[in-house]
Formats: sequence, structure tokens, C-alpha cells
Amino acid sequence: MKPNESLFSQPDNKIPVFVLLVSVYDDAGKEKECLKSLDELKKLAETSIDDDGHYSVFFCLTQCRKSPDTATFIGRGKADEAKKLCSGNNISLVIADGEMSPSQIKNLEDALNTEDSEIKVIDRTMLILDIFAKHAVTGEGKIQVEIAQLKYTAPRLTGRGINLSRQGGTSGSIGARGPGETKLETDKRHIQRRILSLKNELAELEKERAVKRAKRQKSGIPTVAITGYTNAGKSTLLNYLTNAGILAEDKLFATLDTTVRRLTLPSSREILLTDTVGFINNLPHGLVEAFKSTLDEVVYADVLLIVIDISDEDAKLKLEVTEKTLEELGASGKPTVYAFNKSDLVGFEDTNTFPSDVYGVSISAETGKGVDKLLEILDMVLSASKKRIKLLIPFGDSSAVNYLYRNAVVESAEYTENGTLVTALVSDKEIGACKKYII
Ligand SMILES: Nc1nc2c(ncn2[C@@H]2O[C@H](COP(=O)(O)OP(=O)(O)OP(=O)(O)O)[C@@H](O)[C@H]2O)c(=O)[nH]1
Ligand SMILES: [Mg+2]
Repeated sequence: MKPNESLFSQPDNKIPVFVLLVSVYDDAGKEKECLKSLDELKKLAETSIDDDGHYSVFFCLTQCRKSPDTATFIGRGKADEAKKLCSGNNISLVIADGEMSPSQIKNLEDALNTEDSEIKVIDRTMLILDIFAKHAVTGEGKIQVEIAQLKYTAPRLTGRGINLSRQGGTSGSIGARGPGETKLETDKRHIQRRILSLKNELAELEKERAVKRAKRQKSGIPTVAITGYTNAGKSTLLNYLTNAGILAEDKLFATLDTTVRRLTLPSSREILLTDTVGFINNLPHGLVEAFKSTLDEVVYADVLLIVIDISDEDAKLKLEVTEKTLEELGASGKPTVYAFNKSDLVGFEDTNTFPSDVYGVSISAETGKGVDKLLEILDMVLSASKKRIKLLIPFGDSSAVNYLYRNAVVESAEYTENGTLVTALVSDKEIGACKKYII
């Protein structure tokens, strides 16, 4: 997307929302990077505005300066330019590609508005939180988003622009979800109390999730977590494999809630496949924190299945973001299989540009091409990977203990009244050899 370019989405008799995207980059060499990021911001805004039943018309302004203006994010001169652009084009929403302080939001709104305009300013994090609020379905998801919104969005809501689309008198509502108008008017103490009570509710739900997870772990069925950048095709893949019926669409953060499905691999091995929230560059820190329990599904998985949209020219960059996020979550270092998805869009032979030492396969979750191979690879990786088990070995069978010391990774061994209590990391073969002692 080029500066000042206006893009028109499909009208479909919907009412337009005119949006100005603004961005500041600190080095002339970073202009391309800045425009790419604006493209992603546009996609986020489209997702949110489309969810409100409107369509979006975009304008954009970029500025190269050392750092964002402390008062108005873009510099004063740029703000004047933005004001003219807004009034000449019916713009009711300005979105900054970065994080803004509450005072920057207020100051920029003041700089852009005249007496009879109601231009609302939000930043990238508020936009992402808004999408999360719209897409959260389960109680847990909704609580997680509300906590993140109370912490980030509430202090930034200025009260302006709850009805962001003046055009046609409709009521778009970016930034109005979750904490909402009434909480906006309440004081900080009330917000703190609400956060506390939500955290308590969440803690209860986390306990339930932990019990379910413990059950799954006890069942010995390995868990494979489908993960990757948002819109890579994770849900489409789970749907293809298990008819899970999850909403999969060309929107960012279509999935927020976790789905777990059972799947039988070619070797007849059963696995549990989970689909959960995707990642994005600069995922707001508060969201990662708030979605900790959901993201724990990835942390506790036995194997990661990273889905990459190979048709995307930024596939490599998005894989880097995914791997960095996994590392931050403490989920890296697991056996990992890479599914280079959407290969139907680029042709199978064009997709082998990744290193040969990764377990990777080109697939199309849409057509099913390559998926059989993917399952074979998963089978192979699972039989090679080790699981943590606990065994109680009677004192009479010291050979079983010796076998484990020789073949597996014994993490602890403790003498109890009834025998030796061993915790060990074992492969399928070793499990077979001492199955009767597993507790
Ligand atoms: N052509 C093509 N499109 C695909 C393929 N897989 C997924 N898509 C499309 O890509 C878009 C995103 O797919 P999703 O399955 O919702 O992606 P996701 O990774 O679950 O995305 P989030 O839930 O938003 O993180 C949808 O429009 C899918 O139809 C594929 O193999 N080929
Ligand atoms: Mg999804």
C-alpha cells in the first residue's frame, strides 16, 4: 500500500467507514517495512469493520522521524495534513500503527477534530483487542479479552467516537467492546476491582482446563498443537482432518477459542489435535499474558505442528514471528513439524525453499493435497519423541529399573513402601517394555 492511496473494499450495499491509517518510521530504509506493516493494519481494520457489517475505505499517511511525537504521535505538521485529509474525505476513524499513550490519543483527537466532527483515534493494540472481543466465544475467551481491554483500552477511551461511522448514521463500534461506556465512566478503583474479580473467575476456569489437560496426559494420547501466524490455515487443516466445523475464514484472528479433536494416524496411533489462537507481529504483551491459559495448550503439547502460508511473500518473516512467540511462551524446543500450507496457490514445486533438516511438507488444507504425507511425518516424529511417565516398579523387578536407566532418561527414582517410584522420559518402545508398571 502506498502513502495516500485510497482502497475501496467491495461495497455489497454496505455503508462505508472511511479510515486513515498513520505510521511513523525512524529510518528512510525502513519505508518498505512500514508499508508492509500498514498492509497488515489495514487487514486488521477490515476484519473489525466487516464484523460490524460495514465496509472500509482506507487512506494512509506515513512519516519518517526519529521517534513518534510525544504529544500527538505524528508530528504537528502531519497532524494538520491529517486533519485536512479527514475533513475532505469523511474520515471518522484514525488508526496508528503502534502503541499510543492515553495522552497521545487525546491530543491527536483534539488536533484532528473540529467542533462538529467526531473523529476517533485508536492504536494497533486497541484494534487487535477489539477484534479479540468480537471473536471470543467461550466464557474463558471473553474474560481473557476483558482483562486485557480493562488494562489497555479503558485508560485510553476518550468517550469520543463510540459511534465511529457518522456516515449514514450507523454505529460502528471499534474500541467500544468489552469494558464499554459505563465502565469508561467509572474510576480506576472500580476497574481494578473488576480485573480482580475477572481474574478469580479465570482462575476457576484455568483449574477446569488443567484438570482436563491432566486427564488427557494421563490417557497417554499424545497432543499435537496446531500453531502459527494468524490466517495461515490452522483451522482449515483441523477441519479437513477431523470435520471439526470450526469457523475458518479470510480474517485475522478468526479463532480465539481452543478446539481439541481426536485423530487416528496411518499407524493407528491416536492423537489429540488442538487448534487455538494464532500469532501476529508485535502481539500485544497484555494479550499474551491474558491468553496464557489458552496458549498453555501449545506449551503442554507433545509436538508442535506449525502451519505456514507459503503463498504469502512474507512467509519467512511470519515463521520467524511464530518461532519467537513460541520461544517467549516457553514452548520452543519441542519436536516440530512444519506444514507449508496453501501450496495450491503457488504450485507444489515452488515451495521447497526451506532448509532440508526440518520435518516439513507442502500441503493444501483446502484440497487435502499433501495431507497424507503430513500424517506420516507426524507418526514418525511421535514414535521418535519421548513422553514423561511415572512408574511404580516392585523391588522384585530390578531389571526393569536397570532397563530404564540404560534406555530412557530417568528424571527421578524414589524408594517407597511398594517399590521404586520412577519418573522417566521414554519412547514408545520403552513404554511397551514396562507398560504394566505405569501409574
Ligand atoms: N487456497 C487456499 N486457501 C486456504 C488454505 N488453507 C486455508 N485457506 C484459507 O485461508 C483463510 C484462513 O484460514 P483459517 O483456517 O481461518 O486460518 P487460521 O490459521 O485458523 O487463522 P486464525 O484463526 O485467524 O488465526 C481462509 O479463507 C481459508 O479458506 C489452502 O490450503 N489453500
Ligand atoms: Mg483459526
